[in-house]
Amino acid sequence: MRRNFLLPMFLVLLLTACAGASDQRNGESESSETEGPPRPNIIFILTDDQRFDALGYAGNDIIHTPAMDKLAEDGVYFRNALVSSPICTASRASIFTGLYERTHRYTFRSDQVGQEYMEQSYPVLLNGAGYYTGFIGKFHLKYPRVARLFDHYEGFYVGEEPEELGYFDKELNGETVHLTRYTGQKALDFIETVPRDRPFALSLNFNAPHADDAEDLQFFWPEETEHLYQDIEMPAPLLGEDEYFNRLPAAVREGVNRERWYWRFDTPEKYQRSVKGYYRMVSGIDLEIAKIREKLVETGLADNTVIILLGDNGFFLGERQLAGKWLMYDNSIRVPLIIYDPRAAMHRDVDDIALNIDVTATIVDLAGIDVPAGYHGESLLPVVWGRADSLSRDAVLIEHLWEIENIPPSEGVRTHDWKYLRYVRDTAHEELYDLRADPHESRNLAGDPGHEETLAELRAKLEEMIERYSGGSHQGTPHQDTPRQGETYQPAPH
Ligand SMILES: [Ca+2]
Repeated sequence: MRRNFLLPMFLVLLLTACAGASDQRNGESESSETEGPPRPNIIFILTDDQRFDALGYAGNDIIHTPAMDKLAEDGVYFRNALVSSPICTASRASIFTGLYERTHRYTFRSDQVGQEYMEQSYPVLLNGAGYYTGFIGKFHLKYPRVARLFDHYEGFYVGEEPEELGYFDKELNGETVHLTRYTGQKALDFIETVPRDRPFALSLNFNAPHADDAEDLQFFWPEETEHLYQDIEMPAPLLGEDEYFNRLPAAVREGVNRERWYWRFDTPEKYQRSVKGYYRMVSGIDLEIAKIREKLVETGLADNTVIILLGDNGFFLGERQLAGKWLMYDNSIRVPLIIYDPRAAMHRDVDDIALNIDVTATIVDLAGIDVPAGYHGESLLPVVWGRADSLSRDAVLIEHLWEIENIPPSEGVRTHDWKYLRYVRDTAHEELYDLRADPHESRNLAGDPGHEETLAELRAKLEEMIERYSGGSHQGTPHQDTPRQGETYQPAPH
């Protein structure tokens, strides 16, 4: 379906002709709310730790995600969507601000996300342009003015601190429900009651399928998905053999990725329960997405409401005998991304790399606001609308810069066909992968004499991007961190 260009162009021409607007993408024809076609409502669904292939449409024939698959079939599916930083907090800071972590320097347990960056965040821009803005779910940034970012705000999330939740700590109508059900219901209530005199933008941040790290069993799913995967044996992870683990640098082999592998995957029983649990949690979100789409039809809003689905980072399900994320492998950085714009009424699969920070620019663009020059991502709307066949850049920066003892920070460059990565504390450890021939990143070509040129080229590209994106004005990130209470950051006994 990729590059199906002529038909979408025809549809776009027809639509814009009907609307009497030559280019509503840049908002030039929409300087006031009384002119031009109505601006769309936007529902931006962010899932937590959903990796790219935890989605039926991505080719996973085990996971049950019919509503997400339908969304992909109705809209535009980005098969090479990546996050610039594979950790909840830094990725979310990037998604709000449109900036690489290298610039905003905000990650887990940083002091506060920089006010100067939040001033150009998409909720602020949309609010200023007359949108009614809502937020439901896991916000996860330290930002004291959060309630002022949105017209409607209800934040909550699963965590280990006393004030944080488990998955069964919320009630609806006096009954305890899974947090995914609760989150979905809040979205349905929002859609029902949102003011109709202006467009709305709802950020809906599900906490699932993130593990509950305070609990031994880690994965908790809604009762409605308990029946799924019961009689299935989950296939063993790719690259699960010892040799792939042994090739990793000591800092990874002895770090949190390994510790959590013991929590989740180190026996066949644990592996089966954890992967099924993770899938059931994704399937739980899927049920809510189905209800949201029904509600949009019921309320008459479906034809003018754009739905975006994005994962905030990938997830290891035992590959390389690891768990968690944080590293530069595709398991960690590759996520689902679907953009369904009912006005475009077209489907396509896009192969170009799309980034989490492109979604920021896309949301702003959808609202008819000029994308700020300072944003690092680019709007995906030209591709979604069939006005462009591809995005203008190929190489993207990938990085995890949190300075914590047992997760080695790393950085790299990803292009459509290649990946270069290295560890910040030991830049001599380099890895190079030819993703066309080796999509699972099993053969490191960094020491291969036949690939010296590519290695040098990508290394230079990384240096250039580091230079370009360093030096943000906010340097509030504590340089060194200590383990949280209850976390030893040491591998559990074998
Ligand atoms: Ca996450």
